[in-house]
Amino acid sequence: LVAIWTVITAAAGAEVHRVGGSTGWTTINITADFYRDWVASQRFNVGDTLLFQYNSNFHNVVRVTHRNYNACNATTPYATWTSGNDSFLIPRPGHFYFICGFTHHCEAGQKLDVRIV
Ligand SMILES: *[C@@H]1O[C@H](CO)[C@@H](O)[C@H](O)[C@H]1NC(C)=O
Ligand SMILES: *[C@@H]1O[C@H](CO)[C@@H](O)[C@H](O)[C@H]1NC(C)=O
Ligand SMILES: *[C@@H]1O[C@H](CO)[C@@H](O)[C@H](O)[C@H]1NC(C)=O
Ligand SMILES: [Cu+2]
Repeated sequence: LVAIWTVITAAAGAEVHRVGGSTGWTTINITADFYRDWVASQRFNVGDTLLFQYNSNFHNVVRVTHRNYNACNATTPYATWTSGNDSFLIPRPGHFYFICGFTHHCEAGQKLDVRIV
């Protein structure tokens, strides 16, 4: 079964998930649950890419710990991206947490919790 699954996964290829779909990575027109609902609509695998597309004048992407995700605290990140077209390759199973580091954006719902089983 594992061998078959490996073949199927390889055949399907790695996917690129544009974070937020057509809405992208933003605070405009989102509810507090917007990114949680978007995550629930996706099927993530190791090797897939999260593609954050946004206006870099108003947003960034900050990968943080679970604790700092909950606290919307961007002061001690694992990594920060600022180009407006940023890719994160999912390296392994687990939880990956991202927030926007601009003031009050995370609190407004611009935060992403991706879990890969
Ligand atoms: C936000 O939503 C409103 C109502 O659906 C829509 O008219 C407006 O174009 C949206 N704004 C953006 C930037 O998507
Ligand atoms: C943010 O996290 C850092 C490191 O964990 C901590 O030192 C700091 O006090 C936190 N800031 C707030 C406002 O909680
Ligand atoms: C954004 O990044 C993706 C993935 O690297 C790339 O395919 C795409 O061409 C880039 N788009 C722009 C506008 O730079
Ligand atoms: Cu933002």
